[in-house]
This record gives sequence, structure tokens and C-alpha cells, in this order.
Amino acid sequence: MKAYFAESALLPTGWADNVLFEVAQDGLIAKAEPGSAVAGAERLRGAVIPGMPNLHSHAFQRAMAGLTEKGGPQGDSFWSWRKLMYGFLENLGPDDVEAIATQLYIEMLRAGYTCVAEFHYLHHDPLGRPYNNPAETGGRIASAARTAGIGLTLLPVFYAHGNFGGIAPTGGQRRFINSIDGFGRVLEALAGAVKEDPAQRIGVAPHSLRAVTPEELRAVIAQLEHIDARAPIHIHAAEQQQEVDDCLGWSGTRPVAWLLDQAQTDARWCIVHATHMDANETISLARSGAVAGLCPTTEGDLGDGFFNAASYLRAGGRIGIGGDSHAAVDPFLELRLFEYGQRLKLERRNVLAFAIGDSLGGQLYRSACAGGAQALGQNVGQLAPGFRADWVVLNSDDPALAEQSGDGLLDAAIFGPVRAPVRDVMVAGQWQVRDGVHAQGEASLKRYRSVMKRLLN
Ligand code: NGQ
Ligand code: ZN
Repeated sequence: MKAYFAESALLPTGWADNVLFEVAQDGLIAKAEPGSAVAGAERLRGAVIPGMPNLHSHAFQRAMAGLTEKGGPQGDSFWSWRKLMYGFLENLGPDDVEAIATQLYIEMLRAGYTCVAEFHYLHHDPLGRPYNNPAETGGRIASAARTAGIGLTLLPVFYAHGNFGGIAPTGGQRRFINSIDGFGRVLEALAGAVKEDPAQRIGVAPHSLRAVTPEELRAVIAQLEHIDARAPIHIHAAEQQQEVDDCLGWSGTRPVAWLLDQAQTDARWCIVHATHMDANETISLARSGAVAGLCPTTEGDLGDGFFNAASYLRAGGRIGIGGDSHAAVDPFLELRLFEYGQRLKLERRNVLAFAIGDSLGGQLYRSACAGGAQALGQNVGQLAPGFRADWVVLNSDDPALAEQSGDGLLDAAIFGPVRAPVRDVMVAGQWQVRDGVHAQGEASLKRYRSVMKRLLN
């Protein structure tokens, strides 16, 4: 048992003073008691908040983030970006995947993310042939998470088609494609690879209704349920207007409505993006208990559109945030951009604050922690007994955080000119970041740089 003392900490009941935490050998919080004395406890060097789950990551895309911002020949879009992305991943081998993911996960920890859901689809070699070990690339993701010390929900992706109606995939998709049987082998191998680590969990990700037929969707969920009936299921839906149009053409129904009706989307599900929903879909998704996986910086980068945030949240809808293509690795920035999108669209301020005096930063941070934890299917997101000791100590030396307390800290960290909101980060009772530094940081950066040098030459 190890004891820590925080002058101020965000507990499930709200901000509390003089909190004594006890963390057991297994990395879980055993006690979180306000109004305590320091006694022999280690004193935490700032206000303490739960670490943020990152509910949507394609780790390899970190290596091309910021490199696709040059005008193309015919009007750029999500679809032209996707072509560049397919070209980029042609040159990635398993070592590269591991080096990029390790670097990314260290950056996530330093930014205040303490666990991540990896939506992993790069299963095969560059010619589309399965590796001898079906867990080859997914296993690299699991080891990258272990090296970095971040929690992981590994979501092997089932991907089989190029568009609605089960049409054939394109050549650029060959590294993703599995039969149901082949996918079962990948899933089982990866479930085995994460089983021994209490900070890791398996789930599944049917890629999208574009890439998976209704029969395949059912089969993949059955495969997962065979391993773990409560494990998370993630799917991309309704990110682009074109996908909505194609889905209407195929089924007469919009994608989120289709999932709610046909897949009985419930609290096990995370619908990634859910950008284009009509009023009924918005209310029904909110009532379903599923989490909407918002990825504001990527959605901005790719020109996706605006999420129906106000009516969704008013109806009790659950949200979490994802870094997706990693145009940013910063939970505070994602939350800011989420609210800014609403302000820009509606020409108003504090759109997502529903009661007078509500702190927008506090409310956004708490919702995204809770929704992220649900989407990852992990016992995180709260500083309370039985939850994993995953926390962030804020950096009160940052001038924008100075003199702030309680939710004011979160307002300032999300909406102020903060450069370095995070000082120290703990995952499962182990310090991973101290004064902004990660012990593996230098070694990882060196390896990452040599990968990038090869990829970009
Ligand atoms: C992905 N990215 O899986 O990485 C997708 C592009 C696709 C986003 N949706 C591939 N942002 O949609 O087929
Ligand atoms: Zn995605």
C-alpha cells in the first residue's frame, strides 16, 4: 500500500481538499479520503484530476499528422486524404508500427491521457498477406502500450469491403482485409496477448457500415461475445455526408439509425464520430446508452462537419474524446475545439453549459472521462476506491493555471492560453511522467526519428 496526499483533488462527489489516497499493490485506489492529514504520505505537487481516456486512435497515422496540408489537384476532401493515408501505410512494417505507437503513447501520457482504445486495422503485410503470427501487428500495439505504460483497450478491426452493399475492397485496403475465420484467429490471438495485463483489455471494431455487411457485423460480435460478452464494440459512423447518402441509397436508412435499429446499439458500443445525425437519431443515440466518440481536431482537419452537441447532451447523451489521426495529442485542446465548433456554428458562447454558473471546462472534462472509461470498458475515470490509480497532477507553474482552483483550473486548462497543463502522470499506481518527462522518452524519440527519416526519404 502506498499513500499520497493531495491538497486538492477532483473526486466523484466534486472537488475536495486534503485528500489522502491509498493505492494498493494491484494499482487500484483503496482509499480516497478528504479532510485528512499528510501523515507519512507522498505529497502530490498540484491539483489532481482523473487521467483522460483517449477512445479512438489509429496510432500509425501519428507519423503522417501535419504532413497532408498541401493543396492537391482537384479540391481536397476526406476522400483525397484517405488516398494519401493508404499510400503512407504501404511502407510500414511491424517495427515501424511499434516505434510510432510507442512514441505516440508517450506523447499521450505527457498530455494527460492515461489509457487509449486502439482501433487497429493494419493486420497484414504490404502485399496483403497475413503474417505467420496473426497477432503480429496488434501485438506490437500491445507492447508499445506496455513500454509507454499507458492503459490499452485493443480493438482489432474487421474490414472486408470497399463500400455499402459488400462491394470488393480496393488495392489500398489489402492490408486490412480478413475473412470471418481469419479475423477470428486475429481476435483470439490478440485476446491472448492482452489477457495477462490488468491494464489491457480486448474489444472489437467492425470498421464501418461501408466495410462490413450486416451478416458480418453479427458474426464478428458473436466472435467477441464468445471471448467476453461485455467487451466494447466500436464502429465509425456518419462521419461524412457522402457516407450518409450512400447508406440511404443502400438501405433507405441513415447510418446511425441503421445501427440503432439493426444492431441494437447499447452501452457496450462506441459510435465514432456520429457527426451527421438528424433530430431523431440524436435523441435515440442519446437514449441508447452508447458513447459518441468525438474526435474534434481530426474532424476539423478532415472537414467532417458539426456534431449535434446541444440536443444530444440535453437528452443525456454520453460522449468521450479521441485523438483519431492525432492532428493533436491533447485532451484539453479536443474539448476546447468541441465547444468552439458549436460556438462557430450557432454564433453563441458557452453553448454546452446548461445551468447558470455551470463550469463548461468542469462539465466537459467529467463527461469525457466517464464516457471514455465506458467506451474502453475499463475501471478508470474516477478517483475512488476500486478504480485504477490513473491520475494527472496539474502544473500550477503554468501562468494560465496560476491562482485557479476547482473547476476554474479545468476552464483555464481547456479554454485559456495554457502551454503545459500537466506536471506528473500516474497509471495503475506507477509514475509514468514526472515534471513532463517520461523515462522512455529519449530512447523512443531516437527510434521514431530514424523511422521517419526512412519513411520520408
Ligand atoms: C480510418 N479515418 O479508419 O483511419 C478512417 C479512414 C476509412 C477516419 N474515418 C478509412 N477518420 O474510413 O475507410
Ligand atoms: Zn477512425
